Amino acid sequence: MATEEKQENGGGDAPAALKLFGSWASSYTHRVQLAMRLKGLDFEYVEEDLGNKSDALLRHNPVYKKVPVLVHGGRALAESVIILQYLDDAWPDSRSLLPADPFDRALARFWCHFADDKLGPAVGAVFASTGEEQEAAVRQVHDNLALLEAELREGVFKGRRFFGGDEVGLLDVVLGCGSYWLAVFEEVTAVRLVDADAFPLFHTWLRDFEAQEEVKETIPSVDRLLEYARGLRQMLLALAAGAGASGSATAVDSPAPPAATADIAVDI
Ligand SMILES: N[C@@H](CCC(=O)N[C@@H](CS)C(=O)NCC(=O)O)C(=O)O
Repeated sequence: MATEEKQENGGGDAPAALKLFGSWASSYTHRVQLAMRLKGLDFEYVEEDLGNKSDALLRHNPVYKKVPVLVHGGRALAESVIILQYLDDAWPDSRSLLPADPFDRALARFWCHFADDKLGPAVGAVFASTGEEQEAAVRQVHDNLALLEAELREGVFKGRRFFGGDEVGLLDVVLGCGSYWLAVFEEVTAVRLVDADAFPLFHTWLRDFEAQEEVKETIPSVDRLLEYARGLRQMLLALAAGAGASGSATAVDSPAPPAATADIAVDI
């Protein structure tokens, strides 16, 4: 990945600046913003228009062409979970996101992979579908939440307030920044995803996570997310029905469709 122009790093001997390229509704961007807040790191934020990506973003992330991208000391890093781990490595004296124990560190990474590999795509599929396809996706979300609930009840996370222990850690940031979308999706699709009776420990964890000051500072207002999600779902369903070319799907105030439309639902 390209290195930043010297002047973008403050120039000369100025301390290395942190610059984050992100998108306001992107949960992956929120992960990095939240982590930097938890660590007390100052950063410059650059909002990207994902329908018209900047040259700087494409230069910094030529592989995936996605946000978030963190530029530190003129060098760019992509992929949110990799960025979070880098922040821990590069600022060892700040609040740690990963636990100290090697096995616990590996477990946190494993469940982060689960969040991005299984839970996130299932939630995205609920959002982008209807009928039987949606019912199957809802079952997958519930199966995945049941796995987390079991780990909280009697497994590796038993007795913990947060997945990271007494404080929000890597897995809390990763799971939490996607989980506030569950309520937004429930409202937009009228499908119940997190039933407090079925997943009481996960439900309590999510409320606790959302109540953290740094989280409240990071997550956009529900009204704004709802408006965005309604437009996005309408566009996705229209595209799925083959009506995308008519332009009717973008009649509402929906976001500009990114290049990879099929990825939209899971790319929130
Ligand atoms: N695995 C990536 C996912 C990042 C991602 O999907 N970003 C979305 C926004 S939430 C994006 O930039 N989409 C633009 C595109 O796909 O063209 C990460 O963890 O950072």
